[in-house]
Amino acid sequence: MNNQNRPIARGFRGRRTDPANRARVPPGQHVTQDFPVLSAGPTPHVPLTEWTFSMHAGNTPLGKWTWAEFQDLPHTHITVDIHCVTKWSKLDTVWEGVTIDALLEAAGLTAPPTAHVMAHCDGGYSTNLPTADLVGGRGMIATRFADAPLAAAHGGPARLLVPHLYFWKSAKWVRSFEFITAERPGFWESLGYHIYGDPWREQRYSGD
Ligand SMILES: Nc1nc2c(c(=O)[nH]1)N[C@H]1C(S)=C(S)[C@@H](COP(=O)(O)O)O[C@H]1N2
Ligand SMILES: [Mo]
Repeated sequence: MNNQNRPIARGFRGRRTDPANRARVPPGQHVTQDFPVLSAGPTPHVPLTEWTFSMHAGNTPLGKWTWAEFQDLPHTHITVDIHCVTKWSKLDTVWEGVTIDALLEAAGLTAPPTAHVMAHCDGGYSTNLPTADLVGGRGMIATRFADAPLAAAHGGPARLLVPHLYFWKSAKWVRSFEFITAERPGFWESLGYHIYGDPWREQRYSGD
């Protein structure tokens, strides 16, 4: 029996998951009750009066909303599980925000303009996603967590939420979507993380 399989090691590390929830936890992940903060840099603080969210494709602007205008867009509640590549998962997290479907509709777009998106954030972080993963109710710009305004450390005032991919794709402090025709890597993807990041296929690093 190697070290990893000794019950004492398992118990000590406290990484057992309630059997009822095991089917919800992707391979290599463990459930945490707290909400770790993982940021590659300092937390930016942008006054709401200066905050905007915009979308563009090349030089073509597709939509831009102030904070007040963003609040007037239709909001959706969702309860989802989230999975961080550092191996914690958090079950039944409750979010409120504007789905990407609602944003596209508000911009008068009947279909996403390109197959890929680069999400850009205050502080310089970015992440790439296939547009297909953002629509159909699978992605939102979240402004509230657990019935309160989203805390700055967790991406407030607004973050991207794409819970079916590893959580690094859920870009905090998101400010714009750049619609791109050719996929290119964002911040972590350039540093060796997987270009897509499906937790159920353990796509942690490029080559997985
Ligand atoms: N802008 C920005 N977004 C980010 C990050 C970051 O460093 N900057 N880290 C990513 C990573 S690696 C993870 S796991 C989650 C962490 O979100 P949390 O701090 O709310 O748990 O945010 C993602 N979004
Ligand atoms: Mo992460």
